[in-house]
Amino acid sequence: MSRTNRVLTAFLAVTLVAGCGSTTKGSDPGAGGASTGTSRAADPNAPIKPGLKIAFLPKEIDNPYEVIVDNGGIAAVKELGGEGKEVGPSDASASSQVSYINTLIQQRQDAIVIAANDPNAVAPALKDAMSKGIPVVTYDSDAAPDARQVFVNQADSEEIGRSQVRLISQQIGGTGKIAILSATPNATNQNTWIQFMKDELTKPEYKGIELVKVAYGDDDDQKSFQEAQALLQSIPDLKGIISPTTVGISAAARYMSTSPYKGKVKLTGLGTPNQMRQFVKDGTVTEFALWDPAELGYLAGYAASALASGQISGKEGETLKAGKLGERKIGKNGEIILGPPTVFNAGNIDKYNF
Ligand code: RAM
Repeated sequence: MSRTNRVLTAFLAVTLVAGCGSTTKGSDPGAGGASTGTSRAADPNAPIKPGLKIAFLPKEIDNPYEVIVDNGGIAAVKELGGEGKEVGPSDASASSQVSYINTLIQQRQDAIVIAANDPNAVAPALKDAMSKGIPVVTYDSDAAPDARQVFVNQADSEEIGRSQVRLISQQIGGTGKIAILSATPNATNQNTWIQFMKDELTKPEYKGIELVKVAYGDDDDQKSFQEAQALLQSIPDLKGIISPTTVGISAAARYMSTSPYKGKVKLTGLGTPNQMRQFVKDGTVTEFALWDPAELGYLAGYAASALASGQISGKEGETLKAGKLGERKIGKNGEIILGPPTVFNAGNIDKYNF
């Protein structure tokens, strides 16, 4: 974390603790959250509100993945004539985002876009925002569904989880012990994917694979590096690791690339091509997956702008006009899906630059 960020974080923390009292309004925005704060009916032809101010609140400010996502979101808001900004904590712990939400409410942002570190810890503050007419979009990692109007999901959660098991199974030849190196224990997205991974592993074709441990690197590079090392050293017959976090997979690959496990223990998961390129080229990693993070932010930026302008309310069946991404339908529980993930390997990784 840069010194500027540290100073800013400290400043915000101090300023906002003072403002915390205003966040305890107990109003219930209603199940599904779809119309909270925007009680008027959605008008798809409503003009974009001039001078939109939209804030992007990532899991943590130093995560390179989240920075790409938020730059995509800020670009979308700019396209619409508004101003986007990124603010957020230096760690991805459950309640680290609450004071930031409270500040954004005080600043009267036109919408808050958040990747929730915990589905429930952020819910009261987000509900407070919605009750004051500030729409909430979650992206990447959802909050409790009644604490936001729209969730922009990077891909179908079930498909992300199941495809991770398919990838590791192919790489270890369908048998052996595997472990998962996740982000934080509370992360909604990782936990949802892990549930689907566990379910996928109950299928007969995976009966030779045993999931022996789920470890948590907290989306912290050093901790992830140490957790990867501990997994490999404590489970001598480990065949593979799935790390469904860009921070975890890159730290694990860095450790493995100079260890005796390189090429012997397989590592897959979700990573950015730019962080993983050298580890694919040096034979540490064969294949991994991801979506385009900038497009995720871009879609979330359009969703927030459309909510703030009254074009959508977050109800199932509404259509979102999302600039260069075309149109997306809002699905069940206010979910909008970006698209299927891409699998990267030595054959295609050089075509991608993010
Ligand atoms: C990390 C974060 C993020 C996740 C990606 C794949 O950067 O945990 O939430 O979506 O990995």
